[in-house]
Amino acid sequence: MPNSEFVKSHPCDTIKHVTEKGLKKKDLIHSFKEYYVHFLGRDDESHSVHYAYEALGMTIRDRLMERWNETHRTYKQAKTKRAFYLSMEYLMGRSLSNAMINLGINDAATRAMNELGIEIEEIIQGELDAGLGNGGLGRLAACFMDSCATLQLPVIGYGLRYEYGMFTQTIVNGHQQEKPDHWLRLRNVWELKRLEYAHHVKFGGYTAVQTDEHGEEHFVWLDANEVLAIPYDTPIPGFQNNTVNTLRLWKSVATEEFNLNEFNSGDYVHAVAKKNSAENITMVLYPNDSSENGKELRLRQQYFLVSASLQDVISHWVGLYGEDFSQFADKNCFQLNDTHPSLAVAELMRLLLDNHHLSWDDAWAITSSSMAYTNHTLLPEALEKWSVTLFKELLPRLMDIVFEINARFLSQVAAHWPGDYNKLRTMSVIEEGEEPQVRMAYLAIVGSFSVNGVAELHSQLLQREMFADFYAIWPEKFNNKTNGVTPRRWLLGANPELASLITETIGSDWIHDLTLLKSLIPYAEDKEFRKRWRSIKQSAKQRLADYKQQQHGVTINVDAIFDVQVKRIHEYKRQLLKVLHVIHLYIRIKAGDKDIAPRCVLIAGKAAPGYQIAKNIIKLINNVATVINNDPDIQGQLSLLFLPDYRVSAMEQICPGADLSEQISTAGKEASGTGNMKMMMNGAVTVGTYDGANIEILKEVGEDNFFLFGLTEEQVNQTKAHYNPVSIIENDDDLTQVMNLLESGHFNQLEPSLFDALITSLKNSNDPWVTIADFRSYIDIQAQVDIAYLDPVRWIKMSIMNVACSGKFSSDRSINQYNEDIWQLEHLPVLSKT
Ligand code: 26W
Repeated sequence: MPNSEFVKSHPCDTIKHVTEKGLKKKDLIHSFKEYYVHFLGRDDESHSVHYAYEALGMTIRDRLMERWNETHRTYKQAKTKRAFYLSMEYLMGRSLSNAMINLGINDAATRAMNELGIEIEEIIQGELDAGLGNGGLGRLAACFMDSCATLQLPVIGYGLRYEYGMFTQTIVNGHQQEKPDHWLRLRNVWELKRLEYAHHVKFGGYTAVQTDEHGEEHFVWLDANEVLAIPYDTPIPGFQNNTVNTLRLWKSVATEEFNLNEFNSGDYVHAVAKKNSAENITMVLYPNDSSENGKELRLRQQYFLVSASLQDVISHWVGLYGEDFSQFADKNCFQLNDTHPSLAVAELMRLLLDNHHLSWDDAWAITSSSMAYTNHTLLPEALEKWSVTLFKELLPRLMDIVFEINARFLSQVAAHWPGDYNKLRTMSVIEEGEEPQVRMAYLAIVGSFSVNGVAELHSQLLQREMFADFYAIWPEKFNNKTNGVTPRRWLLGANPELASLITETIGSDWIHDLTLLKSLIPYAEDKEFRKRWRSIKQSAKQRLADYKQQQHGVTINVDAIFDVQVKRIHEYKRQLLKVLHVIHLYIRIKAGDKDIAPRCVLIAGKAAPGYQIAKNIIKLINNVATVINNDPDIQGQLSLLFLPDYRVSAMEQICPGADLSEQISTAGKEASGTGNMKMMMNGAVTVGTYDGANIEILKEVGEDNFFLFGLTEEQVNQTKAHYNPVSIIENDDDLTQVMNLLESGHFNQLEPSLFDALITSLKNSNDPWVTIADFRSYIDIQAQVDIAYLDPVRWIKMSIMNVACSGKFSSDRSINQYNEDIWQLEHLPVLSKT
């Protein structure tokens, strides 16, 4: 229930009639000065960019406020269906520039700052990233929020307000070092604390049956520890359309009751420690993006998100409809971003059964027709499981509910496959064994009406392999929703020069409808247009080079191919294959080969702190870089750079300057990829395997404009049966030379055997990523890349074609498909008051 202190009647009717804040230069200057002088207490003497950022941030935020309230009002009045995106991660990056673009006041703000003698770009670059996510899944959630607001859909994002986001990465002597990212140390001008919508979340205790005054029995959850969930709302502006949606992030705080009881019991120290443990829940984002380690705190985080969010939705419901839940599933839909929030299935059941006294069948009908689950990975080690013991101890009532859901589900399985006891075992939500486990993906599938993968191939593999038995029972649940990225941030915002050329050529409607980029195709044949395109690409490369020069003191040849691989460091993404290629080029250049196009290879990405192999890959990249970059024979022809601390704002700098986008995962392992889409949208050509969304990129852009190589998913599986990397190495001279150089210790002269484990893994016949198997075709396709690049007319045509064919990869298309097939929400325009 809403906090009673805050639900008094409206204090003053005139509040409804405040005047709107103007969007003109003079209005912005006025507000800026007010904040700078009266609120922040600074004057001409203060030259801190940071305070200018805060003043401009608050100025812009004020402009979002009325639109935000108007959006709330519009949704409330329409009593329309809403969707809720439940995600443990949101990689929002920076907000200021995006808010200005979406409000349509970029020019006015730039001129306003100019008049005050302030360089707006400096302010923009001073904003810290909100890095509340690991990688693809978190950034996808952020792009989806942007598209929902732009498409005027009533969607609320729910997540956690981590005090510390994704760690900051530094490189010390080539090794990754992690530093805590205390992104909230400065004022977060974008969030609004909403104490009136706080909720209590329970942990521990036990369940019992109690009889109410009508003689009816209900389950109750007793003797639990309660934690308070306080929401912080962030505005999500749509693109120039008055809609401002909400991202609601929960912070955990010890409850007052908790304090009183515990403190009064005399055990002060214990009480303080417990208070801490309550407040720890939202302290830090787990930095793992693939392997789950079953930590209790992570389970607490998941339940905290799910319980607070569902209570929030239900109290809103009860406010509108009382205890009548008959329409609930028609008016609410929950999209589960991977299995991380899949406790929602059990928690919605608990709330409906225990708090609102629905029957099991009614509660189940509602739950299983309002949940939808998105899977983001095929790696078995990323499938979440929780020990039944831990689950029971932390969430006793939910455990009972999961057992009951499973029992009813297994009777369906038995009916479908009579007598097949093995099916009961393999499909059970509870995995039997010495330490029984709850399989969260199975809970999510059983409890949802929709299950989707994030690219065509990935969705097919889910149906054919990972969830084949579930597909057999419920084929109608399964569907595909290929990922997308927002063109506002990734083209208009990141690459304003290219965006202007496009707008000048085909008009500005592409910003809403990215498929319109198709009309750029004929311009690939226009010499004048190509010249402008090339000069924009060159200046983006120059900017990137300057930035690297300034940050890392390295000089880059801007005529070289900017060859970019940026993503989390993981064996399946095969940064190692990239390194083998670089070593191969190094050998050839040393041997005097002159046919090689100059290249600058840029690699960036974070390794999970506990993932030793990935950390070792970073060290290898840095060691190889040191050797190559300091070799006078190589100068200008080849360089290798590892860019530390890859994050959203870094990608905004990188993708406009990319020529070649490396998407070289082992086929069948990358669910989709989204960096591939961002680079394509900025005119990079992809070198990629037949994997994830690469397949769809290839289909859109055509074989002539894509460098395809490597085994297909089927071939990978066939290869594994008789994989012999050692013999492949022996039979390939180039590969032999590369491996010999690597094994000779050339890149670790003072650090003997440092890379032994990596080398062994490459030569292991059980290498799941079959890196060596793809070496030859990778080297050969890269030679084709060189030929294409050395023909500038051909390369620029390819670049133009990639942008022209990137329309499918707008997250607006993804969201429209989620909406049409799953959510079925009305588009609700928010009318301007003026
Ligand atoms: C259990 C810990 C954990 C945390 C995060 C496991 C798995 C994850 C994510 C599923 C990892 C992730 O970000 N997956 C990526 O999702 C993107 C968006 O759909 C896809 O484009 C990427 O291919 C996929 O790797």
